[in-house]
Amino acid sequence: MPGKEPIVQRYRNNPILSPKDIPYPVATVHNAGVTKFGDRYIMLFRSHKHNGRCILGVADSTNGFDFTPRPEPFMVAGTDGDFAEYEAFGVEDPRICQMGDEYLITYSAYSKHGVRIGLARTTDWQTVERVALISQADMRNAVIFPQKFDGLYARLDRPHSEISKWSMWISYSPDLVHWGQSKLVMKPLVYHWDEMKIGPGATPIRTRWGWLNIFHGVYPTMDGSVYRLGVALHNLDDPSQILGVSDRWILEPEDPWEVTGYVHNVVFTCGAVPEDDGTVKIYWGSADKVMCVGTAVIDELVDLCQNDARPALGE
Ligand code: BMA
Repeated sequence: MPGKEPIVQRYRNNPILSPKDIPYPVATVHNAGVTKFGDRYIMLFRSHKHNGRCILGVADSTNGFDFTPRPEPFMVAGTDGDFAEYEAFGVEDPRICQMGDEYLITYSAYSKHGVRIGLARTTDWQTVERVALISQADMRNAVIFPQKFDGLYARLDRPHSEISKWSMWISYSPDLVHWGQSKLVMKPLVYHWDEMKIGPGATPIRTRWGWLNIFHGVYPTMDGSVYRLGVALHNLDDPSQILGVSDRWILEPEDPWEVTGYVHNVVFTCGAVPEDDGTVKIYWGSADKVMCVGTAVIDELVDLCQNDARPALGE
């Protein structure tokens, strides 16, 4: 609407992290999970090496905008047992879920066998321990809810299918390793900005009205796919119940580094940090090349889900 503030206010100094900022050779810095750790922000970002395979690095910040990358990568392809076999092509797109003092990291593990989800954990952000590979191939984009439901962990995930459009599902686990009771929660909508596929993005954020889920949706064009971000609201006690999915997107590629890069026309989130003042910092990878951040008001995102909703399960 003319004169209306955008829903996501882009930070004036975007991009906040670029390949040239990283003290080891990388071609990209993108799709980062972000969390608070004490009085700091931790960004766990993905980088393509110059052979096209990915590693994860950490950058630290005191204000959530200015990040200092560490001298060495934080996670590279696993070298032991199953991790060596199933991460041989690298690790990608980490999400961070804080549970008490522990930070759970879900990531995409790539190999000649396909892509599956890996789970790692850290308590100090200096050392990291791999827990298990927690899906079969092909599956990427898994975010764990930072709370249990009736004693079970819950995650949103996105299995691949040759029959149905790639959609968002929920699965449960007693121990973070074994997952099941899977159920479809949200599908792409035909002739809509997310008609090609959708996937969970940031770790869901607890609000008074429900869990806020910032996800990505993809639209196929003659000029390739366009990745945008949208929002959905899930029931607080039963996150398999969707209360509303915003009809409109909240962010699309606009800035030059979002339109052109390693893969053009991409904004892709793996992390958002809610603040005490009712805002949320949303972090996104731009064109799979650099990291950006913007701020939104949580109530406004919730309002879009409640009052401008489209059908959750498609049409
Ligand atoms: C998806 C994933 C993301 C990436 C996006 C755009 O399939 O590979 O990691 O950001 O494509 O290239």
